[in-house]
Amino acid sequence: MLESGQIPNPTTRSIAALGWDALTRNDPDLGALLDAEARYQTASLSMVASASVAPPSVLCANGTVLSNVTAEGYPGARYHPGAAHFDEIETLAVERAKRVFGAQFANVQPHSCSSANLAVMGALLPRGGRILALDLDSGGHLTHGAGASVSGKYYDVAHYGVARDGNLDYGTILDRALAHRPDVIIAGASAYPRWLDFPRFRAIADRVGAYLLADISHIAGLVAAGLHPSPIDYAHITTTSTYKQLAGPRGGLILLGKDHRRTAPDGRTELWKQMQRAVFPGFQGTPDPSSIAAKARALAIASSGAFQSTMKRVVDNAKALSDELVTLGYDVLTGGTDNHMVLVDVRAAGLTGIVAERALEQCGILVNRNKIPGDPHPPTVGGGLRFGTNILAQRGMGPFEVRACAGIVHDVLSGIRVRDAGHYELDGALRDAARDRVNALCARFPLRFDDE
Ligand code: DSN
Repeated sequence: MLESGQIPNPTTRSIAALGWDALTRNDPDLGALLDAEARYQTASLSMVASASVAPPSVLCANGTVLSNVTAEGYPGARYHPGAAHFDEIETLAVERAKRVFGAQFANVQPHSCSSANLAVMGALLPRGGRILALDLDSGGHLTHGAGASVSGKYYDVAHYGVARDGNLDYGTILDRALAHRPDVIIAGASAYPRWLDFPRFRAIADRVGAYLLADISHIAGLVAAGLHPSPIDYAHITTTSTYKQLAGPRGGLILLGKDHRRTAPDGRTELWKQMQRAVFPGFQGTPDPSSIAAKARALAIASSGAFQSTMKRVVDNAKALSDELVTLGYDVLTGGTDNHMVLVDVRAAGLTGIVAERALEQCGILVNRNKIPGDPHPPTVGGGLRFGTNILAQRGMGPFEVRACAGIVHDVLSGIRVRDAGHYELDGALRDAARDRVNALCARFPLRFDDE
């Protein structure tokens, strides 16, 4: 006699169905909030550059009985019993990560790219060791030595910035490296619209005897699709998050190319082994088997022709967005883009980033405020907006529709009456008209829930 909730021969499908049934019946408040979020996402025009939409098979793989598996260690060398299936799944994820990025080694356990970066730093740097990385205000990342991050507190950090035109100046980076003599140079950005020249970064790293860490979190999809030069064989170590452009679960990867067998800073161990130890037991305990299964699924999708086509549209759309914003009179940093990102200095339009972000959000357009080089505003205010085209491309929009998006953005930004750096008024009729146009575009291009 089965008790309620018992499933004699459980499958992923039957457990998920039971789960949704139980959630909506026993926790309707939470169920309603989750449904509301799904509707909100399809009715919003998201141009958040660090986001993409995970296909349902990825979401499904991320919510399975694997969450019940506790298994520290790596496939074949666990500290807990019962990990045979998880071993196979983790091995699958590792092999897929290596194939997608042309890597010799992959560690798929980091809970995020932040964790991956900190694990790499822990492995490569002595206490108080020296880092050289892109300044947060110039488009860097918190874990690249920003003062608020442990990477900035525990290491001796020097930063490089961008030139007045917004581009990286490799001569200045070399000068900074010669002056600071870093142990690790980081090539990677959260807000930089141009290609990163990994061979030049490597030449600088070799000149000063530093390791080169490439953090490709924002451009991982373009790298996977061959639309941005790959750092894998130039950087000693490459890290990425799996959700920003790979449309995967929350999580990170560590990848090594031709230097994977090079001796690590301890003088004995090969780099790949040092990375394994750095993640577990160095920085994390138990891995998250569910997110590793979801990474395996996302990496399979990332090697498909459909994913490549989407990434091509991402780049075409970003160029169209940037061209249109320039035509409309906006100050687009570096004058354009090579990737999925468009950075706009909104100060010339009499705005701050926060005011522009909030007014757009009122109309169903999601774009985040960002500091821009030389910005006097704190990060909570920002003088710029960072646009990204990942989700527009995933929805199937092309340059024509993206120009229409730029037009709506322009109409909203032009209608803002600024009261001070953080406050504004937006005419209700203007807001409703913009919202109607957003609704129409979103209805024509709903979020696509297919995956191949
Ligand atoms: N680094 C943040 C961003 O670029 O939006 C998200 O992780």
